[in-house]
Amino acid sequence: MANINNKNLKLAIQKQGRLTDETLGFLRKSGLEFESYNQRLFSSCRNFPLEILYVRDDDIPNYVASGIVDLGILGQNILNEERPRVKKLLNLRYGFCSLTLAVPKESEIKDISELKDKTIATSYPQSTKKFFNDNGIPVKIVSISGSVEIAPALGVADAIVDLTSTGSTLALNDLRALTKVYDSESVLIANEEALKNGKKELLEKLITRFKGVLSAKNYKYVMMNAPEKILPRIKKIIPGLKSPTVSPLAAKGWVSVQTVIKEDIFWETIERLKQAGASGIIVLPIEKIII
Ligand code: PRT
Ligand code: ZN
Repeated sequence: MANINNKNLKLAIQKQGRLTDETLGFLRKSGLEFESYNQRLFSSCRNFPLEILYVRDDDIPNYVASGIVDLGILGQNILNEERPRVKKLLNLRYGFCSLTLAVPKESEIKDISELKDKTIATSYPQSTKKFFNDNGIPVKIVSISGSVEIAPALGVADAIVDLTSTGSTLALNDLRALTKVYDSESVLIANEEALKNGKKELLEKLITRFKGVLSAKNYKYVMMNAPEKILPRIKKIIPGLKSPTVSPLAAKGWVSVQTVIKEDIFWETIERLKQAGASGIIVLPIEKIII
């Protein structure tokens, strides 16, 4: 097996779990080429001086804080819980979930204040403690490492604090969400020294690539035909990266307009363009945007 090259950047990602597939997909979309199979400890990228290490997500904060690796990708929830000495660089827009406070479905509790002096089971004791402290409600916290959702049925706890995404685990266990403690998504973190030492330039290059993929995700490329006379209206509707590209069509008085539209205002913008008289609207995904 090849050895790790110490001059290269090192990035720790989850070996096998909920973040693994999307993390590998994100790295590949960023143009990084590498092999990855199960049981592998690390991969070297073919086209970038980067080594990818596969580890348990719980170990990533320590690996990054201690400088064993320069970078890590993990859930914001783990950062919130462990507060390691690392620098957060980017939100990666996948792995979305929430840390949620839930009570048994049949319980009459409607407000968190009713949990005063009750027992809360969680594998996020620090986040739970902070949440109840911030709300001025004294509770007893029982820290358990897995299957938190069965604690109320076992009579071990009155409520739980656990990660949720679809909410189906709560429903299956006859629990209902009372409130959200915080939202989470996967994030890129870095060792604080790595940002200053000889790897700074490499790191900046890699981050530019990551940002290119992230901004492309937020935009769509749009082409449409429109009568030339409505161009001023179209320009007002489209808040593009910069001004749209306009080229004449064979049909007299008509033009083709090309631009990018932000995902979050996408439908609203398309409807306004149609109303204004645009037609033949074609929408394409964007692979990368380098600004
Ligand atoms: O083996 P390793 O230690 O690496 O993995 P792990 O078992 O500790 O973590 P893993 O793979 O379960 O989760 C990794 C990360 O994925 C978490 O730290 C979160 O950032 C993120 N994530 C996103 C989630 C969820 N969604 C999620 N739904 N992590 C866990 N869950 C669990 C939750 O604990 C509960 O059991 O899924 C269940 C609830 O899901 P729903 O869809 O039923 O609501
Ligand atoms: Zn874990």
